Amino acid sequence: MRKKVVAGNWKCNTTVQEGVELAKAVNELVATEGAKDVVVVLGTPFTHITKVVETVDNSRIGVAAQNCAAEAKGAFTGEVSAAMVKSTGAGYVILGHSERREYYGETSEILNKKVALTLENGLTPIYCCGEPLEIREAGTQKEFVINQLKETVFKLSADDFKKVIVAYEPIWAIGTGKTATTEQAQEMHKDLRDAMAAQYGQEVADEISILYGGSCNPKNANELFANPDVDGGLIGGASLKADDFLAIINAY
Ligand code: 3PY
Repeated sequence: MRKKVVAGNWKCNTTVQEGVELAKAVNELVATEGAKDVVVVLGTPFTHITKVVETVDNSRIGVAAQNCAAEAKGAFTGEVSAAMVKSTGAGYVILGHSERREYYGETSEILNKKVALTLENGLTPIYCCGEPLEIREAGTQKEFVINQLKETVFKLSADDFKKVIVAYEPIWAIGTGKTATTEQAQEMHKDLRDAMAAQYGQEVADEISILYGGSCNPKNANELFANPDVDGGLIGGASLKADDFLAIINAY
């Protein structure tokens, strides 16, 4: 049985103090009211990770970095390596978010190095993929997104691929308030799972959690998560409010 995962992506929001307060609130709500069968992850800025790891019940809530360096170590001023992320106690790294691809020029080549380093360091990559509006309007979104996987995580061995969480985030639904309809989400998630089955076999494909991301909120989570191939969400803005985040965790 694949895991249901709800991961918050705080992006470049909150001071360390605000982040710790938010983590504390989420921790309390999840402990008392959170659905037990949902893996909960908080994707915080690098500066917050150690404190957030100390704040939450690590047996119940995982912590993710939102990026890591494409090099193991060395003269790369300002970079944070996968080994450094691991040493904070975090368990996950969000990789390939469209904001990183668009604003920081992250290519498939760079992402392959980051995915490899993440896995080498025993971290779980939450690998993001998704199409821009013009691709959706041209109707070629399936080929576009599957190609993103082919250029990156489909190069992994089956054993390594099984460790990856995939997040489908249509770019036109990120920060726009627009959400893919439940049919659009299910259609793409099924296409991605079929592509995984073609690459690695159905058994492996059935083990991979595919999260939906892009303006997922307490109002639409229920409908999105009801789809058979939607295994949770990568949550932006709504993960910055503990009550909203809890409502999404409990939307199954
Ligand atoms: C969003 O919810 O808009 C996101 O980008 C989540 O990663």
